[in-house]
Amino acid sequence: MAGRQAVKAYLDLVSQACRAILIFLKDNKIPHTVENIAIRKGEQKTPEFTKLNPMQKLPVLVDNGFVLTESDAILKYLATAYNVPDHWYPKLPEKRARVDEYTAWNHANTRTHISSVFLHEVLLPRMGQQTNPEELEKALADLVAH
Ligand SMILES: N[C@@H](CCC(=O)N[C@@H](CS)C(=O)NCC(=O)O)C(=O)O
Repeated sequence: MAGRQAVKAYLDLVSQACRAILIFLKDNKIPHTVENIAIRKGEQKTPEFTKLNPMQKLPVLVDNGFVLTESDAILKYLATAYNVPDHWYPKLPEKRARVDEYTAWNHANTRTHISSVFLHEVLLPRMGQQTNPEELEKALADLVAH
């Protein structure tokens, strides 16, 4: 967009929330730069990053000095502030409400359960820790139920 600096996204692609931001930026060709913050190294807890997000969480977006956290808010901000195709976040109130309905559900349900599956199936084994098969089974059952 003319006269507008590229947005800056602070991300760690191990995070689903961060991947969603990057996919959205790329898919919509929104000019951006990425600052990689490694959660495994605790880089989200540095004093510098804490100034940006006192909650010490990723993702964070900075757009012309405007700092925004929470992936859901970031995606909806980008869809509103940039000229993205209407299907992403429709202007018609009823259609928009359907998107909000799903993202609210996703945040408290699907995302929570899939994070748990990812933890038990991928992250713990990669970190050399044993997965508890019962916990994995429960996480998978919760995911299917929600
Ligand atoms: N509700 C937040 C979740 C933020 C969050 O929990 N981010 C995780 C990565 S998915 C994080 O930064 N974890 C690092 C930590 O807790 O120290 C969003 O959707 O942006």
